[in-house]
Formats: sequence, structure tokens, C-alpha cells
Amino acid sequence: MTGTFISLEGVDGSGKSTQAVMLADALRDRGHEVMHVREPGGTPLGEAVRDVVLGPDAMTPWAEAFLFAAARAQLVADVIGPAIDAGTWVVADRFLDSSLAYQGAARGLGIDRVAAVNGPGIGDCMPDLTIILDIPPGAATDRRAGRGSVDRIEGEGEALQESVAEGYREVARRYPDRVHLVSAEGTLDEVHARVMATVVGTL
Ligand code: Z5A
Repeated sequence: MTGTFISLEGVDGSGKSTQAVMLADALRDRGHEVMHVREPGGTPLGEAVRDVVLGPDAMTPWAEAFLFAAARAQLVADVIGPAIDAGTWVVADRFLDSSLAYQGAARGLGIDRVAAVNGPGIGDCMPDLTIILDIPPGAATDRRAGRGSVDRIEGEGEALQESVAEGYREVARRYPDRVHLVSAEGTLDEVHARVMATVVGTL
């Protein structure tokens, strides 16, 4: 029996990380073995890439896209793939669709071209379900306020986040069987209830 792979996506501050933890806990309560991963990260290489790609040094959009793709390839090979093969449920805080929305759409590299670069490293290890937490970027900015440190991409401001939000909507239009937009507005419990309803209703 193979496991089930769910990814959570959204603009920075949409509440993905919080909802990923709540989803993983809820699935464990239902008796599933659950692994929770985040991108970029989850392997020694991925954590090193995270430091570089979110650090202060400027890089070209393609350099950025390749770094995220490299971290993802290692995470699939070392962590997600083996977990799925062992029957574990995987909840990922970001996966391929982050690259499609940020680098493909917002950076203008093209969704198809960024998907093609990632393809060899991912193979057939795609999420069974992707939930995009949909929130007006301004509201996400308010949630992030007071959190302290700002990474390089987040520091580029509201205009980038608006383009990313539109990129996610395009991703949802392209892959309607896999990708579902869920409103991230309201309380933590209200959003969690919507996430669970989507999981139960689609898997
Ligand atoms: N990136 C990329 O460009 N391409 C890629 O392929 C990948 C990533 C994989 C990763 O940053 C950056 O890399 C990210 C995209 C880019 N950059 N940007 N911009 P990260 O991993 O450090 O952070 P993040 O993934 O962007 O998100 P985050 O900072 O962890 O935020 P979040 O996960 O969306 O939200 P949160 O941490 O769960 O919640 C934020 C705050 O809001 C927190 O204080 C919560 O308590 C609060 N919150 C959450 N939900 C609610 C509700 N419902 N009501 C009120 N308050 C709430």
C-alpha cells in the first residue's frame, strides 16, 4: 500500500505552516502514519539551499529556480519518495507549485518551463492533492507583521506577492483535478475545517 501525498501552498503569511501542522495532527488522530516536510529544506542539502536562496545575496530568476529544483529533487529522493513507498502520508509545506507560482509566474520564467526543469527530479512523485490557501496578499502581510526577520523574497514586497497570488490562481486553473483553492480567511479552526473538508471530499 502506498501513502498519500498532500501539499499546502499559498503566499507568504497565508497560514500554510500552521495549517500543515494542524492537518498532520488531524491525520495522525485518524490513525495514519504522517510525515510533515517543508520546502526548501528537509534534507541537509535542502537546508543548505534554504540558507542560500533565502539569504541576502542577489541571484538571477533561473539561479533561484534551479536551487529550489535541486533541493526538491533531493527531498523527493531521500524523504518523500521512500515515505510514500512505505505507506506513510506526507504533508508538505510547499512543493512544486511554489516554483510554478513564484518563479514561473511571478518571476516570468513561464509555468511550463519551470515545470519542465523540475520534472526529472520529481518523476512521478506528485501530490495526490494540493491545497492553495487563498488570501488577499494584504491580509497575509498583516499576519506576518511583527514576526521580525524578513527573508530576501519576502522583502521584495507586496507587488511580488500579488503576482504570486495570481500565479497560484493560474496553477489552480491548469490542474483542477489536483489543485484546490481554499479560503484562508477566518480563524485557525475555520480554515482547518475547510482544509479537512477538502481532504475528505477529494481523497
Ligand atoms: N519559494 C519559492 O519562491 N519557490 C519555491 O519553489 C519554494 C519557496 C519552495 C520560503 O519561505 C520562501 O521561498 C517563500 C516562497 C519561496 N518566500 N516568500 N515570500 P519560508 O518557508 O520561510 O516561509 P513561507 O513558506 O513563505 O511562509 P511562512 O512565513 O512560514 O508563513 P505561512 O506558512 O504562510 O504562515 P504561518 O507561519 O502559518 O502564519 C503566519 C502568521 O499568521 C503566524 O503568526 C500565524 O500564527 C498567523 N496565522 C495563521 N493563520 C491565521 C489565521 N487564520 N488567522 C490569524 N492569524 C493566522
